[in-house]
Amino acid sequence: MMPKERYGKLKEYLSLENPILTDVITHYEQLDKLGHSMGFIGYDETYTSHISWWPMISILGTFSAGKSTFINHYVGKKIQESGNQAVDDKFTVVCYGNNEEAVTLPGLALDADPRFPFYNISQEVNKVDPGEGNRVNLYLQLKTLKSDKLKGKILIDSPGFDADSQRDGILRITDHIVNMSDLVLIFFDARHPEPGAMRDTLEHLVATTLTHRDANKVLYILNQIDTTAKEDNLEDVIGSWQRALSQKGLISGNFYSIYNENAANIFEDATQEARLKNKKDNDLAQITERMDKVKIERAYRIIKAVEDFAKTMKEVKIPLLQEALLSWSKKVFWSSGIVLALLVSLFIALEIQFDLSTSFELFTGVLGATIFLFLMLHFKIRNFFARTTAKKWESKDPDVAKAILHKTKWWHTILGLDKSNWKLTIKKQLDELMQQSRTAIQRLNDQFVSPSGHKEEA
Ligand SMILES: Nc1nc2c(ncn2[C@@H]2O[C@H](COP(=O)(O)OP(=O)(O)O)[C@@H](O)[C@H]2O)c(=O)[nH]1
Ligand SMILES: [Mg+2]
Repeated sequence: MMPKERYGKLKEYLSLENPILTDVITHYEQLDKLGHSMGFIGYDETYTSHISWWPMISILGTFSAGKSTFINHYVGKKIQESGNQAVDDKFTVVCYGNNEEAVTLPGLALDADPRFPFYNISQEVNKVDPGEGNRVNLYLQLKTLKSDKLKGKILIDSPGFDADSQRDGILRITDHIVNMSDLVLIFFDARHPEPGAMRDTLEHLVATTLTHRDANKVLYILNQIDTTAKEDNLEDVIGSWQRALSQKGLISGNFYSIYNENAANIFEDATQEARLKNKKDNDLAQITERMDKVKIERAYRIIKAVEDFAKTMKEVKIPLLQEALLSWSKKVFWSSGIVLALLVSLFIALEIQFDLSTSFELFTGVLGATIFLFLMLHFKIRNFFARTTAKKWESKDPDVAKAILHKTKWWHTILGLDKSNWKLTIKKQLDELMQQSRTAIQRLNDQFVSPSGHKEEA
């Protein structure tokens, strides 16, 4: 889908939901324009595909912690299989559809649809695990179901990780999911009083989420606390999990304890049951509230992303590109200088040898050929150094590498790059975009928070 078509689709989809977001599409169009002119993204690419336009909640965690059971409960229908064996080893995107019964589509449907957060994920996976991305159907599936709880959001259920499945591909997808999500629920369960067995999974998840700039979107959920009834050791189990998490660096987090009433063991003691149920009801209500509020968080995320993209372009990508272009132009300048010197010497030698200037035609002919040869070699040199410089940058920053190739096309000058003013105008435009994004956030605040009490939350 070309960017233009995509803007239209997004506007149509968002206008029903929140007019402020429709305006934001215009900011994305401006950002794309700058990205295109700098060459950081191709003309058929758009920053709108770098974020998820759906409010997105991901459910990650250890194997058999009760993730699928939780999703079934939230949705109100049995959409996911549950069980103690590995029943599902795929990431499942669950979203609203028109069928009463769940319909399952292959991962390819997600990889190819720009509205979903897994658009082009196969390429991403291929980068870390060559060839693996082509087997995207093994990793991903899409399920649609008619449920009011799913309107305007998507849930992602994930496979239980174990040592075997912890391939780079899975980890890459997990990181991607955490980045794109508005809310991340990390499940582990109270059947294991010692967190030891879950070390690898938790370690990775906590490490991924800790470094995230928006740590508040991550909820840590200790599930199946009904199993602590027997030994009456809820506090001990909670304590040991919290210690395990803090050893991994998590100082304070959103930590909840719940269980699923339908899947729970039968309680032998009524006081125990009342106490655990009370804890669960309280924590579950808070989790559900966050899940229901995700639409609002998504609106902020989409607007904030414009500012982030603009900021990285201004403060990181443009300086890097500038540096790369300068080094390119120096190499081209000196190599072309040497070629020029050689050709001039050759011309003088010919002049001395054959007295070219006696014949006007001969003189201009040889001069023309020499100039032609010089230009040809000059453009070969430009090309050669453009390609080698871009290659050098490819692993560091693919966007900069792309921009190098773009900014070294034949019509771009190699002189005056250090004081050229394209970057001044572009930087000014980026500043304006960041300012617009901040204004949009204020307007969003006005919409949701009303200190005057005139208007309730939309
Ligand atoms: N006792 C108890 N069992 C649960 C609870 N939630 C799920 N289970 C059971 O734990 C097993 C694994 O659940 P599942 O949802 O498939 O876990 P997943 O691998 O994280 O998706 C199933 O047999 C569930 O019935 C709970 O709160 N308490
Ligand atoms: Mg499951």
